Amino acid sequence: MLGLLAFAVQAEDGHDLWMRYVPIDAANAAASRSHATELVAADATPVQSAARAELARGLGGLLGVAPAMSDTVTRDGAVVVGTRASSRVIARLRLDTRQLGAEGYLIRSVRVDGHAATVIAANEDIGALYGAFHFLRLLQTGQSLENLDLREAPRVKLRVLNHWDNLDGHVERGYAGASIWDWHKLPDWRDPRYTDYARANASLGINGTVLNNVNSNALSLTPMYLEKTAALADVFRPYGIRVYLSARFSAPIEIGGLETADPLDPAVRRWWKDKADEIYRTIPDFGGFLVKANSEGQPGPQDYGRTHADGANMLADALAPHGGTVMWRAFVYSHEEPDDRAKQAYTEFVPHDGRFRGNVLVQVKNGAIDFQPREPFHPLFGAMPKTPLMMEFQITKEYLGFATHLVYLGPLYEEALKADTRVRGPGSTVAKVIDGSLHGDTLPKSRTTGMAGVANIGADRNWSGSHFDQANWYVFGRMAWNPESSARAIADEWVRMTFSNDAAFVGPVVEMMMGSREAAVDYMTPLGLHHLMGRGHHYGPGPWVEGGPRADWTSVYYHRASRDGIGFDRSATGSNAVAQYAPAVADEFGDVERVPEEFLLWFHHVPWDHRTASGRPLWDELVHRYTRGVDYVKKMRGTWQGLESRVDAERHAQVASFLGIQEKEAQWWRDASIAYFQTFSGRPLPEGEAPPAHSLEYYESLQFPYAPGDGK
Ligand code: BDP
Repeated sequence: MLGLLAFAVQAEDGHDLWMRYVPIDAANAAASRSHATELVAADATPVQSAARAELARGLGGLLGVAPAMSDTVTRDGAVVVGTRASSRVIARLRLDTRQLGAEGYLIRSVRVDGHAATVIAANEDIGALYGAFHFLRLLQTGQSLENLDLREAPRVKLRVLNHWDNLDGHVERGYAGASIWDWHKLPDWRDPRYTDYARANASLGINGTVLNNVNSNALSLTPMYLEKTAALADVFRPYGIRVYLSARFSAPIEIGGLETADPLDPAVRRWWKDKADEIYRTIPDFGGFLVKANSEGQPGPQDYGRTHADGANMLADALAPHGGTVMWRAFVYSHEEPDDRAKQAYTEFVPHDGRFRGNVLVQVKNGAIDFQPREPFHPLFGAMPKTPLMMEFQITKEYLGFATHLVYLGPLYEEALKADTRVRGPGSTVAKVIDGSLHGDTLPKSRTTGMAGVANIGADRNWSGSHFDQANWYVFGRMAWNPESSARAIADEWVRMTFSNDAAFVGPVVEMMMGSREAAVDYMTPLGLHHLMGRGHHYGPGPWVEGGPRADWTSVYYHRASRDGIGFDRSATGSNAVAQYAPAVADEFGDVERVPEEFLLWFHHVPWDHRTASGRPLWDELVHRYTRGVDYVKKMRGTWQGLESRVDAERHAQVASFLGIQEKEAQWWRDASIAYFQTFSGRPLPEGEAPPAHSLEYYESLQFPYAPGDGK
């Protein structure tokens, strides 16, 4: 009976994420048990307690026997975790932890008083907690615990989730249910999920979270909500996570009773200083503000004829005495439509390079338009050598099929981080801009570094809306820790931790994940096309979208299809956006013969019979790629079907069902896009290509007033 009950509560609904801690296979367990017989871990501080509890829980679950708790090493196989200050054993070992900083750790096989032991040592408690998660990961991924000698330290300082959560529980661009923050019941009810959220983030090294939407509500800064935020900060603190808030630029008017929010107005500056003081009285380790200003209708300094630097610096000055940071977004839209939306952020920000305070980070999306399935790297990377730039990735799949499409974002992140800006010769990668190393000599001394991910987390049991979307949260965290890590290696460890170490499962699933993003590019926006989704909700294809308030919110603005060809000419003969890149890159992107084919229509307007690398004319190549994307999804379905016996029925069934939805929608994207573009190309479908299932009028008539996640 007890056994049955235990089984019933172990439902495989995805709630445990990659921290399932289910027994590892017998052979490994036997070998590993001898390396985890005893746990020597202090619990004098909340962070120490968190590390100790995680190890006890994890080792007990994975190995089937909980290690004995001890104050010192009494037998072979002890695991010792802590810092020189928290652990006498570690103090005696005299380990070299100089390069580890506050958050790094080392894991090493050592001998203590004649006993074999594994030590997880750090300079600060939080490093020891990160090391504890790493040690568990070794077990979870089936690695040996013999002769360990590992050292890790994060390459980026602020590794932050951005929640686009509104106070009413709606998550903008969220596809995993309502917000996990139950503002109404806070501060009193501290849902246990908050602790699990913190554990999951700490397991990846995420150390900050912005709780509210960038399209923000000034009420978040009122005393009532600050008290609620403080309660969350209390829950997160033992896991090394600081809270941040999106600050509405016009808050001094809306909740402060002032008549202006002009950043140079002394009363406004005073108001923000007082507000910062009040926040830090409530939350002593508050992280700072994230700001979306003068973008998509949000208020900002330009409303008063001031610059982004004026606005950011005012907030920076208010936070500086408390050690807070301003993350000022570069995702801007001026009131006037620019000649090319892709150029706008660069045009507005580069002139202010070097004018931002030391505690400001400019937060830049990976590409210049908007989290599209594929974009070339943002031209701001490398172009502001005196300003720390923070990466902003989107984890939630607003433009990538919402929750049901299996699209692993690791390859997208890796591609963006590995992109070579060439500003200081070959090897000037975006990763090196983000970690501060490329411009170490010109950046402010007091600089910080950061990476943000727009969260895909909601109140769904599985947190992310689908099992495979958990991998996107996971890979974001791992890449924020080390922007040079490999998407494939991370997929491999995630699959092992989340599903199984069975080689016959891991191999095909990793393979399937690795190609999934390219497949989405193929069935949605091949060859450099972009911004072709349905209006407003962004669900499904909408290449025909035109008219409305601004041209740069339409699809026709971006694809520019006509009888003579397709694509946005951003070369010297067009908007010349290429000139915002370093000359070597500009030359390549600007030359229709040399541009990487995946960006062809991003940078060039070419005729329908343009010869592509495959030898096919452009129209045929376009159709070929649309079909290839759909075929990949069919292949994923087949692969997954074949793995039925290797995974629990519950998760297998949901993934299988979602892949079915993905196939239908991929087909829809292909068919609708082909039906539409054919009206311009006027060309027949290449031989063997199936015609769209419906007429163009049919696709254009589809309406989705209740698609999830819409902005409001
Ligand atoms: C766009 C989203 C919109 C966000 C905006 C942003 O559609 O909901 O508010 O980005 O990043 O992609 O501010």
